[in-house]
Parts: sequence; structure tokens; C-alpha cells
Amino acid sequence: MDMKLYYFPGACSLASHIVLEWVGASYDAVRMSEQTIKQAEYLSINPEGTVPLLVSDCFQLIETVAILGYLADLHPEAGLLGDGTARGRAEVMRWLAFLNIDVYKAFKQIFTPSRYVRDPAAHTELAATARGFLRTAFERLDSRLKARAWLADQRSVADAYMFVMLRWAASGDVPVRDLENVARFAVRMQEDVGVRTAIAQEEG
Ligand SMILES: N[C@@H](CCC(=O)N[C@@H](CS)C(=O)NCC(=O)O)C(=O)O
Repeated sequence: MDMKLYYFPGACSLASHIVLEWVGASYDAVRMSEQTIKQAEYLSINPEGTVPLLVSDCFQLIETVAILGYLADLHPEAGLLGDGTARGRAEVMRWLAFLNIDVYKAFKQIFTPSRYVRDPAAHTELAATARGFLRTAFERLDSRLKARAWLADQRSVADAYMFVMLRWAASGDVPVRDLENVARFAVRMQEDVGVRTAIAQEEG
């Protein structure tokens, strides 16, 4: 059975979609929406009601970090978790953790502030604080990319995830345009065939 990736456009599931392309997997992409992921049919396969969900041989996997790791482990030849050394893998995990825990959570405070504070009057302040945090986070990513093309020593799953966070920077009004190394990274990703294919499938 081909793998199935459940996604909705613009969501963090794009990172898994890109990695499916990078490893050359045979898969179906199943388009969902913010509404359909809360309906009984989907909740019966993913009670969390979130994307991404990867279904493979009756094995159902949620959590982006787990899915990215699983796909990379299925295709070690793609080298998306480093060069096969413990140190290479640790470098990838370092950036993946930073993106998934710190950066992702800060974006959630901009996009879904009511999950963090009840008082609507506090939402603007929460989003402004998150934007400040994110600006510093992207400066850190920019300085990391100063003398290198990818976050780790070679292209990895962390780059796919960072690309999604960069797209969110535009929709979440986080200023990153002046960060030259980040801008070069964005162009490199936008020109990548796998990235283009995943985006075309999601937006087509
Ligand atoms: N920790 C999960 C979070 C998954 C998640 O919250 N995905 C978002 C889209 S980026 C979603 O499905 N949101 C719908 C909701 O939380 O109701 C991961 O990293 O995969």
C-alpha cells in the first residue's frame, strides 16, 4: 500500500510533504481542511484532529518530528538525518527541536492566541511578544546560514521544516525580509523540484 499523507494547505504538514518528495516515496496526498479534520470520519483515524497524519501499512503516525524521522529512516540513502554518524544526526535533531518546540509554538501564539490566554484584550500583546521572540529566532537561523547552504552539514528534514516556518513568517507578519542568509535559503528551497511539486499539489 502506498503511504498516505493527510494535510491541509499552509499547515505544518507541508514539511512532511516535501520530505516525501525528497525521498522519492510513492504516496497519496489527502487534502483536508480545518473543518474536515474535526469531523468524525477523520477523528476515527486521528483522534487528535490534526495534520500531518501519515498512514502506512495500517501504521498511523502523527507528530511532524516523528513523521520526518520515520521517512528519513526508511530512506537512509537520501541522507536527510545527517551523514549516518551520531554527530550528524544530532546536528539535524538540534535544529528540528528548535523549530518544532520554540519557533512553532511562538507562531501558534500569533495564529491561535485564544489557546494561550482567554482574554481577547491580551491577544494583541501575546502576538507582539511572540513576534519579538520569532525575530530573534530568525536572526539566529540567519547567522547559522551565514556560511552554509543548509541548517546542518547537508540538506536535511530540518530544512523542510524551516521552510514552512518561513512561509508562516510572511502570513504572521514576522519581519524577515532583511535577513540575507534566510532570504537566500528561501530562494534555494523555492527552486527545489521536490518543494515545488509538494506546493503545487497542495495549492493546485
Ligand atoms: N505537534 C504536532 C502539531 C500538529 C498540529 O497542531 N497541526 C496543526 C496544523 S499546522 C493542526 O492540525 N491544527 C488544527 C488544530 O489544532 O485544531 C506536530 O508537530 O505535528
